[in-house]
Amino acid sequence: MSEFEKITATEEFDILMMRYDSAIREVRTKLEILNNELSLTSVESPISSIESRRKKDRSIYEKLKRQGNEISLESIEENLNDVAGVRVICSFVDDIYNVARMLVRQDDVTLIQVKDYIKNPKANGYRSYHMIVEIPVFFSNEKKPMRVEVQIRTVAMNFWASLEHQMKYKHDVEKAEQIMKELKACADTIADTDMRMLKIRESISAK
Ligand code: 0O2
Repeated sequence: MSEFEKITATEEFDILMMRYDSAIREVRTKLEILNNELSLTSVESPISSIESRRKKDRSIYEKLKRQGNEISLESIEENLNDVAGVRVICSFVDDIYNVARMLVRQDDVTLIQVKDYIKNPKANGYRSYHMIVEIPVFFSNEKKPMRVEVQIRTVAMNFWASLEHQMKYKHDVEKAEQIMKELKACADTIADTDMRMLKIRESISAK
């Protein structure tokens, strides 16, 4: 049994993972409540869908190793901010910033980090708004602050990221360089289209 397999076989590991699952549910509920409320006052809902996932055991191990960090429960909590992940898909770019602002202004939400890959896209064309937030989760005997990575992006950015993500796992793709170039071009077209769609929406709703 490897060092990490021994950790994952413990009850403490199950408890920690249950806490991350609970944190995901808390953040999802906050987002769903915001969306329900905003849907009453606007033509369409700002959030088109919400996805969530807890990082797989193997990915937790690989990330700790990659970072050169200790393999332990304490190290998972200290060094990994994305064990709990929530992805919010919005129709329009301005909804991304509105949803982000409304979430972090809640007084039990602490903003730990922001990475705005919309204003500063990655070299490959990746765009998305990332936040690490910390929220208190209440259990039978204690209150635990838990970290959750929230990624907010448009439907179009998500479409692009899903396809690009496949490149990460396929190492034998023919003409990989050409595909990366093509993906970058698509990312720029998508960003342009997202902005044009936003302007059209503004024109339609202007009185
Ligand atoms: P998965 O399967 O989605 O969990 P790191 O996590 O160390 O790679 P960092 O700085 O901690 O990087 O986080 P960052 O840059 O905010 O982004 C992490 C997550 O954002 C990734 O998680 C992806 O979900 C997404 N992401 C970031 N860059 C790209 C990209 O170029 N293409 C795509 N498709 N997604 C990206 P994971 O852990 O890689 O994967």
